[in-house]
This record gives sequence, structure tokens and C-alpha cells, in this order.
Amino acid sequence: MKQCWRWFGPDDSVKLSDLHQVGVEGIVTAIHAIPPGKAWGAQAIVDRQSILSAGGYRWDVVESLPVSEEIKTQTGLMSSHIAAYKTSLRALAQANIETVCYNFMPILDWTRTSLRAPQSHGGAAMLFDLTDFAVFDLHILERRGAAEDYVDALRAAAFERFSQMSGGDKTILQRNITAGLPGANDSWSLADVRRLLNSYKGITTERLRANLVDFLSEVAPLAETLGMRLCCHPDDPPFSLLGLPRVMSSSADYSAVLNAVDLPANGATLCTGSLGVSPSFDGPEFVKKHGPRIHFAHLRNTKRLASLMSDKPNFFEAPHLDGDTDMVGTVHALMVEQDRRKAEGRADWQIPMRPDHGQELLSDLGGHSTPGYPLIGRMRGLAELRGVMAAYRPSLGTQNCGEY
Ligand code: DNO
Repeated sequence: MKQCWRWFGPDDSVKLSDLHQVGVEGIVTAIHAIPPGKAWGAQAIVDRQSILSAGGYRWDVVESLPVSEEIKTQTGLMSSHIAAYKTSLRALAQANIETVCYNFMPILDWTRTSLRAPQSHGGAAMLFDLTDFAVFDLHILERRGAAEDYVDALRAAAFERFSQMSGGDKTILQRNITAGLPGANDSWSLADVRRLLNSYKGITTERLRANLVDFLSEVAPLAETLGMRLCCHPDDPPFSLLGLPRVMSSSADYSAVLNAVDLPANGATLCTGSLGVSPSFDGPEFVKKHGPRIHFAHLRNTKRLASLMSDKPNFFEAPHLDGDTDMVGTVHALMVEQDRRKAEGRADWQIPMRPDHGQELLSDLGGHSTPGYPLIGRMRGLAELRGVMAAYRPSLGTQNCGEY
């Protein structure tokens, strides 16, 4: 697999030139300053490429080309936003960038309640705690109807915790959940969240899935003609929050959407960390089922912890090889899939991967790095994953695959 790294652009505290020491082979980035719904211009893309090439890299994967809320809800300026999306795809193709990651999560991208939970080894990790989330939902956002989404014991625990929180604690919790994380479409105030929640009234899971399929029916045929690959990132976490529908939380969800627009350009981002929070996720099985359509892999691990509702576990971001996901088996399955593609003569046999997130370790500590994206923690993750890749030998055939 191509060992890539997410880089947030010139303001990223990690320097491109340092990444050669980490063993990074390719870059995943986006033009974060352009808001969802607006087209990416050719010049902005070329400017970013020049910065990358000065640092000795090429732009391997776009993450993300964000889908606007209007496209997800099919309201307002949807048509012009779809036109802008197509313009961006054409401009990216013109610049020889072929892989584009996006997600279809309503309102919030990835959601955590703590960005730096202390770990017993001395480092820190991101964490999702359902009781904290309920505190936010019931007592800070005060969402209408929220109480129905939580069992009695959880409501009581949330009330108890809220009564003991200081003003500062509440602000931090609110910021962790709504302030928009790197890679999120935007950062929202409480009023924004309430307004956006309103725009999802009446949007059921079926309706959101239909809206995703409508969007893909517009953009995937174009991507196919341009020789590009779109890859949908799963819901993170893979269960409903704030009463919103979720449509990319399981292997079955991927089957539905990949089959509905059955083109190679309509593909998946396999994020083992997001999908792996669900006890039903089986990484190697996911690869066996969707392998030919996996265009990008986010490799990270999570560890479930008991919450007061079994369908919505608490979890924290574990070291890359240590969580609930069978990482070695999943990487092996991805390597087998690459061999299958090579045998088939596919030009895109090599799957770009990145060590997704990392714990904050050693000099990462102190809160100076982007939450989830510290240098040392991700470097450890990439080193471990590289070891797994290097240990792979094709189970069939005699050739050593050499390139991994
Ligand atoms: C979090 C990321 C997500 C991802 C988007 C893709 O670290 O994996 O923010 O970039 O969901 O659209």
C-alpha cells in the first residue's frame, strides 16, 4: 500500500520536509479554506501541488472534497453546489489527482467528547463517552425530543454529571463536540446546530440514503469518465447522534450504496477506526466483500468500553494494533486485494493508506498538535502498520511481492 500522511496545508505544525524521515510516501490533503458548496479553482489546486512538490511529494488523495448540507438535505442551493462539485472534480482530474474522499454525515463530522483523555502509559487519546454526549445533548444544546433517545439510567447519569460540571467544563465539552475538528466541514455554534437540526426534520434514514444515491448518480458517472475514484468515508461513530440519520455505518450500508450506483468510481474509504466501533464490524470480511471498490484506507483502532446503552458504546482511540479491530488480518486482506488487482492488470492496484489519527505521545503532549493528528503518535502508527505490510507474503503463488 502507498504509505500516505494527512497534511493540513501550509499552517500544519508538521513540516512536509520532515515527513521523509517518517517514511511517508504520499500526501493526503485538501483546500480547507474553500467552504462546502464552492468550486475548487484550478489555480488553488496547482498552488497546493507546487508546495507539495517543493517538499518532495505529490498530492495522492483529496480528503475531503466536502459535500454541503444543502446537497445532503436536497434544499436551498443544492443544484449550484452539485455543479460546483463537478467543477472541482474536473479541475482535480486536470491536475492528475484521481482519488477523492468525502463523507455524507449530517452536520457533524467525527464526534468525540474528549480530545485528550490521559492514558495509563502517560500519553493521551481521543475518547467518546455517551454520558458526556447526553449531557451536551440534553442540558447544553437542550435539543427538543432528546430525552426519548436515552434510557432512564443514562438520563439520570447525565443529569448527575451536568450538575457537577463547572462552567469551564461545559464550555470544553461543547467545544469538543461542536467546534469542528480538522477535516470537519465547518465549525458550528449552538444556534447553528439547532438551525441545521431543523433542516433535517423529516429526513429519515431512507431519505438520506436516497439523497446520497441521487448525489452519486450525478457525480460518479462524471468521475468515471474523468478516470477518478470517489470514496465515501463511514460515519464516525457508526450510530445515530442528535436524532440524526446515519447511512454509512456498516458493510450492509456500503453494499446498498455501492450497488445503487454500480460504477468503479463509486467507491469506499475503509476507515477501520470508524466502522470498528461497531461490534459487528469484521475488517477482513469487509475487504473480501468490497475489495475492488476500496480506493483508500484509514487504518486506526478503537477500543470499546461499556456505556449505559449497548448499541452506543463508549470508546477510545487505541494504539493502531491494539484495539478491537483485527488490524493484522485487515491489512493482510488489503494486500491480498492488491495482488488480485495486479493479476487483473488494474493500473490502480496500489491502495493509498494513511495511519489515521494517533495517540499523543512524548513530545506530542502539551496540546500543541491538531487533535488526533500528532506527529509522534502517527509515526508510531505508521511504523507498526509498515511492519505488518512488510511481513506480508502472498498466500498463493511463489513470488515475493517486493513492492508493498
Ligand atoms: C477524521 C477524518 C474525517 C474524514 C472525513 C472524510 O479524522 O477521518 O474527518 O476526513 O470524514 O470526509
